[in-house]
Amino acid sequence: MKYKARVSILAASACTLFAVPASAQFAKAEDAIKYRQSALFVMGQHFGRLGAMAQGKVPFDAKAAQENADVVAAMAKLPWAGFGPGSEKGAPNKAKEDIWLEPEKFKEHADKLVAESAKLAAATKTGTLEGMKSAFGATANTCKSCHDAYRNK
Ligand code: ASC
Repeated sequence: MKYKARVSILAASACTLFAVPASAQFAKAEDAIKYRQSALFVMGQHFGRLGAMAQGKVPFDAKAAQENADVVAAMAKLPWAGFGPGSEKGAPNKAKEDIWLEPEKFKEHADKLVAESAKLAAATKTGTLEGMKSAFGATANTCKSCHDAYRNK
């Protein structure tokens, strides 16, 4: 297949992420749920390591900060495919129904996290704690606002 055709197929499938049933990408709803939870869990682990540095609980380590922020930025792109139609139920989860009732708004939160975590990864390249801190705070705020809106207690 020609490169251009492949690119347009890729672009088309990226655009339908929120339109295809979970079963189109995952064998079953349970897999979609596990997938998104796993991506969010791995992201949380690495984000927590950055948080410990940002809060002065562990000494700032520029190299570790970069590595953790790169993982966060990569993982930030993944969970959303696991929230497709039909993945509301199938395994224990805390996702609120609103995710499927207002998918455009949910996507805005997802996009915000992708953007902020990319800025955080860029900020860690400055090699200073100060450089990382404000980007860390902005990213943490995007985690929190999405959890407040779309995650059950
Ligand atoms: C984390 C984590 C979250 C966010 C959130 C930020 O480290 O696991 O869910 O930060 O608490 O407010």
